[in-house]
Amino acid sequence: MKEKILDLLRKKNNGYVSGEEISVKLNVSRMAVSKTVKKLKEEGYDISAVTHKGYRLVSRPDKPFGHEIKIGLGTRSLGRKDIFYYESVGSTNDEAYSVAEKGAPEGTVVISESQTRGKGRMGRKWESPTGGGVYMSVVLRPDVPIDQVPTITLVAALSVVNAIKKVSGITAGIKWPNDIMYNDKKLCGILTEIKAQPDKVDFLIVGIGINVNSKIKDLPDVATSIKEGTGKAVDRVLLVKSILSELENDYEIFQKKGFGALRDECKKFSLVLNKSVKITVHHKVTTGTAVDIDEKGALIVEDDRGKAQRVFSGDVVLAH
Ligand code: BT5
Repeated sequence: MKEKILDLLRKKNNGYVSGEEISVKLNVSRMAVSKTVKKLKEEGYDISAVTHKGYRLVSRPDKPFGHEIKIGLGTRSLGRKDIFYYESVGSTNDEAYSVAEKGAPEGTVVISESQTRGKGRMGRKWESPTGGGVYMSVVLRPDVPIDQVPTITLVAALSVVNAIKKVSGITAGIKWPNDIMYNDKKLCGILTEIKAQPDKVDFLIVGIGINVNSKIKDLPDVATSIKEGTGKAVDRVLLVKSILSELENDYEIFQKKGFGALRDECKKFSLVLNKSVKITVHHKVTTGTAVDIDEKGALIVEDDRGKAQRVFSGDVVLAH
């Protein structure tokens, strides 16, 4: 009912719709209409009500509600099915995992205004304060061999960098494999989780956490936000829509042609290439110069004697 009323208000393009018209069109009582309008106002919609004229939608809140994301969304699959929205949830990745286990189709999205147990990699925490972040998880069911799955994190990083650029104008960089950085600080982290049989991927959850308009004091020292970078707040609904379209395009290319087709673009945004790096993977440390990202998304690290190693995942520290 909320969405249907919003639809009617939007169609009037700033004009008034009478309570009578809404109640007839939706086949509900005038009382029900006024109660729903009250709820919408509580959610942050500015709706003016004028006697004898009716209701007019003045503005919407900056909240990434599923029904707002769906308006004019140009994707074929991502965000086309359910978008589950929460004010607060433990972890959107856990929530997405659980709906995917129950059969949620590819493109299902879980998004929350805050997380109480936001997850980073390897048991680390993702700080997810309310009021300015994007915490979203997308269910994917790719038809690719399991060994190609980690590369999807890099594909998603590319999509997010492009979406941030389009919506806010800033060009962030990718710190292989899953961090998006701006001015040497972390703007976004990506956590991909998988459920698979020995030879087949059941589903993937791509979790994306971005500090958009977040208050810096609510974030760890290593963090920055888009708003801090530009001085301007970003419309989170537009950002999420842009992420879904970029990710859909890149994911399609990845499935059809492999990472090789996205590699050059990814390298363009890379912050690690030609730098001295120290990479830790399960207590194993690799040091050297990051010289390339290969066709499979692995980082090629060359030691002092020119011996190259392929690294598939890990924590990268850049030596300055
Ligand atoms: C990541 O892990 O960067 C993956 C983060 C994924 C978060 C999303 S939010 C939606 C979805 N649902 C979830 O539960 N998770 C995903 P990692 O590379 O391990 O980095 C974690 C480290 O980043 C922490 O140890 C902190 O140093 C730092 N960190 C924590 N919160 C941060 C924030 N809000 N902004 C920037 N850095 C942060």
